[in-house]
Amino acid sequence: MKEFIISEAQVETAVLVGLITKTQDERKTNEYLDELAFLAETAGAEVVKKFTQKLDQANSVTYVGKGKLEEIKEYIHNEEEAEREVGMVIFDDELSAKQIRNIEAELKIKILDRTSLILDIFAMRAQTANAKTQVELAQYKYMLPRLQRLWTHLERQGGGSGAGGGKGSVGLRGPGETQLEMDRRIILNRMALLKERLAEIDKQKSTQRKNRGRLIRVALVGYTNVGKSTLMTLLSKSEVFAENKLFATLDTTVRKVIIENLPFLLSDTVGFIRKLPTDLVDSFKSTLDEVREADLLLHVVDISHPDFEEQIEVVNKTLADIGASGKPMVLVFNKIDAYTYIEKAVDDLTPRTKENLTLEELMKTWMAKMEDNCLFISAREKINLEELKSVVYQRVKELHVQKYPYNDFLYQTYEDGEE
Ligand SMILES: Nc1nc2c(ncn2[C@@H]2O[C@H](COP(=O)(O)OP(=O)(O)OP(=O)(O)O)[C@@H](O)[C@H]2O)c(=O)[nH]1
Ligand SMILES: [Mg+2]
Repeated sequence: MKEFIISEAQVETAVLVGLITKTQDERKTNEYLDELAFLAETAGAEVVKKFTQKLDQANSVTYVGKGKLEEIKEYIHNEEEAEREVGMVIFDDELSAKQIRNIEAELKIKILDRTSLILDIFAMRAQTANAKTQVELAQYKYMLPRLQRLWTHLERQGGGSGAGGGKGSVGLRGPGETQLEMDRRIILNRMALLKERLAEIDKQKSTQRKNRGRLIRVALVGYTNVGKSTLMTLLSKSEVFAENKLFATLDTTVRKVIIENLPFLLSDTVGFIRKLPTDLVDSFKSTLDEVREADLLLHVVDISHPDFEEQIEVVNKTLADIGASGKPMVLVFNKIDAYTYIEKAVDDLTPRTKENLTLEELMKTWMAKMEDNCLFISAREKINLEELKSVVYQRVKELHVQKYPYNDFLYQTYEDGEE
């Protein structure tokens, strides 16, 4: 009964699937899949193959078309070609209950989508009670509609394992209706409890924030893995966990930072990503309150990433979604040490794209666009940090004078600064 033995390799090997559509060209799709591979690695899986298909839009029944699904099936069950057993197939978009059900029945393997993969990583990374509660709630929100549908389907098939006991497949022996109802109720109760707990945490946090006194609040925001925590460590001179993995930071850390004589609060927050599940954003309300209530945002960008411009847009859109747009913001382009300039034969008719712009040209373009509200640094190589500090100092000072016109912070904090 080989099917029931789940080997190490099976658990850790993944195949990725993405679509090339009218709104997402091939280059884009490949970038998305690279990112999905990075997510998979972060979760501990190794990607052995990527499949793409050109479709007008996702197939509502099986996401990809029938032929492509057949091709994927052949690949994962042909061990010689795959070289090792494949443990799961990960789809780049959020799948509906119906799609998961049908794909699983066909491929007989564990199916994940971008959302469930992100949720997995979040669950793995959550350290504090707050983060754990937030992630658990988001997981239930994701699970609930899908469990329900899956079970309904299995009941129709007589409650048996319609999908045939495939490798690593989940939830094959669906419980009967009573069990389903019971479990649904348990989950709903649990969700209610988690929500209550979060409301309690929210209250505590908001009191904490009120008690912080009259200090300007600055938040580091940005795409995941751009260097926010590295920068936080540098500015606050205290260790903040940084790692070359996605979502290294889940909880907000707040530190009091003093530049010259000027104290302010600096917070490091969870990174954003494309297609971040809305439920997850909602669940992370108390973490994101820090961003919502900030006076100034330092939007950190990884300029060495080929897709940094889209990442900026994703971050701006997410900020708008959580009600934090329109705040004073400085764009901090990080990792200039790692920026690569690919020289191409350029004639006058070739449009200049970011691949053939030198760092200097890129800097000029952005400075013109941002009216100097941008900086170019390397947190790792400590390049231009003095400039960053001086810009932050200026901005915080302006904001302080605006917000607390009668607060003689300079005198108050002189001793702080002198220590
Ligand atoms: N080359 C280069 N790498 C950097 C620089 N700054 C940070 N890194 C690296 O980028 C990776 C991510 O850094 P973090 O500080 O964890 O990034 P983050 O934005 O906090 O990431 P999340 O918390 O996962 O959202 C780490 O491996 C850092 O060492 C830089 O200026 N240049
Ligand atoms: Mg971080």
